[in-house]
Amino acid sequence: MSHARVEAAMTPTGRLGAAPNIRAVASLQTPDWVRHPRLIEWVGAIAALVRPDQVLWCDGSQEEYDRLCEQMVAAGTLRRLDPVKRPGSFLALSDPTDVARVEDRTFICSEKRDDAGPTNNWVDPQEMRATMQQLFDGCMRGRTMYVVPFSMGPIGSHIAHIGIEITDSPYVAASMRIMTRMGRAVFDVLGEDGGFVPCVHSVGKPLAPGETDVPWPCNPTKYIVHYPETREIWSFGSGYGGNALLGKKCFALRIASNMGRQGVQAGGIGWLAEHMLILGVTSPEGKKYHVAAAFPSACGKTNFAMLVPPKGFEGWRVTTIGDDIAWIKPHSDGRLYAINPEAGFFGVAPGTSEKTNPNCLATLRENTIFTNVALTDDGDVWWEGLSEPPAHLIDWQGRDWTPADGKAGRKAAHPNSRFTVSIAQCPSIDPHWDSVDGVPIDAFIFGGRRSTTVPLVTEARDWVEGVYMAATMGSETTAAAAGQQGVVRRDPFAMLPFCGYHMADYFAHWLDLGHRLKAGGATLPKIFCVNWFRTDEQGRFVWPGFGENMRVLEWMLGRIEGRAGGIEHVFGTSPRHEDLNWNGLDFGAADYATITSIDRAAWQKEFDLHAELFEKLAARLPKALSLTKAELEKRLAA
Ligand code: TSX
Ligand code: MN
Repeated sequence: MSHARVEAAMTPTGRLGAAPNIRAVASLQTPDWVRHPRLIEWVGAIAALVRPDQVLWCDGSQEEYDRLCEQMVAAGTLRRLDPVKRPGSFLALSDPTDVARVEDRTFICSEKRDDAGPTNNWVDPQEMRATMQQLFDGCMRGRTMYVVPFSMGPIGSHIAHIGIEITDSPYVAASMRIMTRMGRAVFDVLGEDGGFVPCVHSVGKPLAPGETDVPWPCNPTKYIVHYPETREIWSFGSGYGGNALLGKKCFALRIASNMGRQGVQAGGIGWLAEHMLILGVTSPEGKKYHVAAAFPSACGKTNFAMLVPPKGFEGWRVTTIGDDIAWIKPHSDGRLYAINPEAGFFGVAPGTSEKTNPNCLATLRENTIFTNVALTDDGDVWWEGLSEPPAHLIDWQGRDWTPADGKAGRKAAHPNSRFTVSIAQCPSIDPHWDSVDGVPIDAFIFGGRRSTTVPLVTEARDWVEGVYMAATMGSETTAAAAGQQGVVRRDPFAMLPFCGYHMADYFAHWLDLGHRLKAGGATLPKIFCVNWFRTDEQGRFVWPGFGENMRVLEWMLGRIEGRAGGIEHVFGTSPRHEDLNWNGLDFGAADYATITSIDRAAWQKEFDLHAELFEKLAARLPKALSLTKAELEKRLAA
């Protein structure tokens, strides 16, 4: 471990953003296990710009992690939880203004505005580089600069990619060790000249000499910046989640979606970086399938990834490969193979309980960093939906809280409070979750939260209609969101905030990939669209959801094997009541009709909403999608 003092300045050059007065780095002691001149030069250049007190090259060891946590406990950033109730676990309470991703401060700075598309914020890269130079100038004064090497995907996998995150947040360095494969092994893969995605992060709060730090430093000015052509990430001002753990949304989705498509431009077939969980399903006969599923937020993605088969499905097993992101590559056998680029869960705590997700709760038993949940009097954590509220808590803002406060509408845990935990602790972990080859995908599932209109499950007739379903998927904002109940927000492929280029080009990439695979003689994965959230006239959920979704999964597998029945309608094929396995559940045909009926008038309105999205993307929208829309509307009218 080296604590090198950075004494002189060298401003970044070339792809790091040209600046005139270049001076030399006097000394930047690097550990002997870092043998990559270009990387060392880059770290020196960043250090010269941000001027930290110290540079720490992270090796990813347990000792290093423990030391970081101890330091954060001393600084008040972390509180150690009860060592018996929650061994090896900590609670962080963030600044109340730094609690979520900042989409309006997130930028895709491609050379051309049109390449970012109408759904992303864009600023000219030259202009943004100038802004970043100013913001980062001296921004780590008084702090330690951590150099965090990480692999997104199993180390050494041909689907994996490497990033180096420079950060002044020990919380980020520690979280990255949980969320990615982080440490010395990454430098071994990089060797002397391996490629990596440079990620620069600062909480944006330099300390004057003698100034005491706050528990959660951040800056009201925030920027989450991506340069897709040069594959760089710069993040300023926030220490929270996807703003700061740059391997996740910034790299594994926004930059990686560009990489997957640039693979096509480079003459290859390309690949997919998707906002999808990956799970395995094994039948009692031992047959195993893999599905990847995309849902917008608040649809229970993590719950689905860790599904426990219900009564009546003895012998079935669902195994977890990932809960948030999938990197999917075509293989020479014509199939698509998926890896989870992450190594941990950064999940929403509220709503997680023994009933909704026992596997997740078991995962959180130890070695977990909780952020913005409530603290119990006996040194454990609590959040809304976990259990009956205890008589007294410290809420996520450090204030006293009693159930009376809860009744008055004050939440003990922030609605976006999180757990950060290693995927290896999950009881439903798939034995192949860390396989360098990934797992072959048999089906894609797209879902949304819709109280009306969208039936429980539909199989698309073909790849193009499946892409249409995914492109037009939407989700209703939950009641919690500012009186907006019932408003449908389009969230194509659940990728709206995460696609690093023009959304219409992204649709085209999916269509092209399907075409190419099919032309090569491959059987494409089936595409399904699901909705667990239809309600009755009283607004009550009709479908029991959770483990009972296994019934829908089994039907999908039956369709893949060509044995399950169904009825074709306007949008594809759905199971009739008799096509689902009702073992162990009393769910009658009348209730079933409530969640599968197709209301022509509602669908006509639905198509008008699809049109709104398509108009926004019109300049580059693939013709196949507008044609599909016309065909579906014709079927509806017939
Ligand atoms: O995660 C959910 N899933 C997928 C699980 C594999 N949730 C939680 C969504 C918020 C994150 C669901 N909520 C699901 C679901 O399938 N379905 C519902 C709606 C629902 C809520 C409660 C009940 C039934 C359905 N029943 C009782 O509360 C008793
Ligand atoms: Mn997500």
